[in-house]
Amino acid sequence: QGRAGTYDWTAYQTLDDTYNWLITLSRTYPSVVTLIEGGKTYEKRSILGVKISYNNGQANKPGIFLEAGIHAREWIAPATATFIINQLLTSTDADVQDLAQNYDWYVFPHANPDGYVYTHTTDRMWRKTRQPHGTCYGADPNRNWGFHWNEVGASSNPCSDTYAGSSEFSEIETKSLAEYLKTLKGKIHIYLSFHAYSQYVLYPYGHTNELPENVEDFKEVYDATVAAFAKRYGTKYTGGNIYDAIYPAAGASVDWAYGNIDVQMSFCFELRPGPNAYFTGFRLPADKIIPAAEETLDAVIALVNKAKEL
Ligand code: ING
Ligand code: ZN
Repeated sequence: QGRAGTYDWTAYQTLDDTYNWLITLSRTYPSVVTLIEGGKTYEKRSILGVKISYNNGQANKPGIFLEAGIHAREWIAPATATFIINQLLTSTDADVQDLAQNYDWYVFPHANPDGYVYTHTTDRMWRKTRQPHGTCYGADPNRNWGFHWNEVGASSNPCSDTYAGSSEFSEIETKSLAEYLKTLKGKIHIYLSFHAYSQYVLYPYGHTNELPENVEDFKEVYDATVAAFAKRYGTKYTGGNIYDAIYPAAGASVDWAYGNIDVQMSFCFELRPGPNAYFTGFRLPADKIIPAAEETLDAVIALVNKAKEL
């Protein structure tokens, strides 16, 4: 890491820098931070995450799972995830401290490490994993989960950016993260997935316009979340159920989590910038990381606290 051992949110970090920082955290806060290997990648990297748990004698707190970076080029997503990790550990704000202490947090900033490295070395606009499929590379890891897999809004062409994969969980990244998530079945109350861009708050389903049975709860939490996104800097989020609010898309992580591990709710955030950024959407300037991440933490606080009331 360039700047004399510092790690901060004024620049986008490399995979190695973030992994080294996570390792450092586990040494700095040994009673709170546990490193987790959520699996391996096709290129044999770790999918490294942290569990943040302030025990206070309370063994089993409700869990919140946060996955970011499943799409390689959406750099603001992992940057925001690490910002949140840091705030959970260091903030003096009472709302953040409550959140840190009352939940077990499982945070994976890089669900697609091979892809992220590739966006640094070779192609800034890479989205998928890096396993070869015939003459093309990668499947879309947000179309590869085993829930209504490849029914709609996904491609069967390995060269497409939304290639669903050769079968459900054909990618070791989604397969192993799902295996890990199954070990947490019943423990995770809220599943969050961070993407970019367009400033959307999204909830299931992606494969159908039918709504989840607790859609009224989703709507209440959605309203609180959108309001919180705007509170600090006036940033406007919209959204709703995936199928209607953006487009049909089957095989996404949030739908799989909602359908398979007994979460109360799952949400996807499409972070900054807003929807009219076709050529620059994945290149949010680094000086916007902190404001984008601050308002996202505001939104997460509101989301979790509203969900708790229901
Ligand atoms: N958008 C998401 C995508 O995977 C999405 C939208 C979210 C689809 C949640 C399904 C479920 O296409 C981006 N920008 O990746
Ligand atoms: Zn994405």
